[in-house]
Amino acid sequence: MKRRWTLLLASLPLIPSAYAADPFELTGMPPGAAAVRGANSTGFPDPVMTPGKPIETRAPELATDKAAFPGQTRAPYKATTPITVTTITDQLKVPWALQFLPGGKMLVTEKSGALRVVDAKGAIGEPVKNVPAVHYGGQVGLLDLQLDKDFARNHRIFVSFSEDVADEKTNIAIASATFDEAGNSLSDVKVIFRAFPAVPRQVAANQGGRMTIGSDGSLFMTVGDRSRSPPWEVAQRLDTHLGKIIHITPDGKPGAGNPFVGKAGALPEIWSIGHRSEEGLTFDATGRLWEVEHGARGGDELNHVEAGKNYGWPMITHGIDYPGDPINGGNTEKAGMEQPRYYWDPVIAPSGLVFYKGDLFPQWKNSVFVGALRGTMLDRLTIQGDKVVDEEPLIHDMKARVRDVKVGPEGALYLLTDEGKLLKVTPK
Ligand SMILES: [Ca+2]
Repeated sequence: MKRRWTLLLASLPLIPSAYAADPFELTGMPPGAAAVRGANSTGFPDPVMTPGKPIETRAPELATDKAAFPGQTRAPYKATTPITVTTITDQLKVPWALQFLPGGKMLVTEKSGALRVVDAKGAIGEPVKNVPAVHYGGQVGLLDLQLDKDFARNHRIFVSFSEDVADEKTNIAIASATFDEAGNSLSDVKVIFRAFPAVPRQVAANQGGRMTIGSDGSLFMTVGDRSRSPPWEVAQRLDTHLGKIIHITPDGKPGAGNPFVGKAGALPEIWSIGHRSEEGLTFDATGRLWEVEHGARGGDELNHVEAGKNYGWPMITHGIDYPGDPINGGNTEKAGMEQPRYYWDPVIAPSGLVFYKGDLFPQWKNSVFVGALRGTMLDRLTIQGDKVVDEEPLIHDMKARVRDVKVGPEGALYLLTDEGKLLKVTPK
């Protein structure tokens, strides 16, 4: 298997030098895109907020696109409640993920490799010692962070990161460690998962790396397909972790109920296949797993993820390839492949995903929040069953690239932005 992968990677047409940077993620503008009339400073047009009408008014990238069911895209705008946004700090450096510690302080990752404690007043601690060395560049580096289900007792945390390996390659890995808050350090650091295969170092996009924890304490993580243009079919193959969601125990063993365990040639950590570049992963209140992923041009998706299912990339997509070509003939549907519960076309570049829980915003009882990088907003969607019934762009006036969103212990929303801000959202 190793030899075949080496040959495949060596012959890939999809790793030109331009691959090192994702033009959507890094600049907020596709290459050569003309300025959009009425656009904000990032090139993303201001949302249109007319009650009952979609906030997106531009033509879809895929001219022939049609939704698979009513309400799959362009849900009507609905205003819920006025908010106050407080900047807790603007001094973080390219933060990626945050989690609340018992007691109210936060742990925050910065992509360059620093893990820091931040308090509710915005005081930022020195980097936590003994964090694994990360490969930092493009979209990769130190990524997500989770606390063990029994953190209060065992102080265990999990971090996902891009790791340098042999032959000028990197891969996405998960390490577990014991966090000593008083000593501001990690101990017992162990790499418990490495995505297969490692990819050439210049492939610094579509990395995935977002994690969430199941009710039994097991770990789910997204692994991006690492492709660019034209897309490769690796997300459809069971002998690689690329383009998948994986599921493991806290010790790195295949998780209970993994659908491909025992299947010849399949990697036992795989939970679902056919994903592209997933930067949001979370459970809802009823225990269903959801993710958001970046499409290419168009076709960003919100998916309800179930074991063993195929989410279609790159065989079906509601977008097009970066140069403007249809992907696989512009197919958007195929038997045996799942439809996104919602999609955005043109893209918003989603990162961070959380269902609201708490009492501070009773209006948001059935809302899910999606951070938007290119869309420079926090997108609120109301979910009924497994469908989106309305959409509301929040904080779009701040023109911030929202990377992560969490609900705090008191029910406020906390956001990280690529510009280095930690924001708190409370009722006005
Ligand atoms: Ca899909």
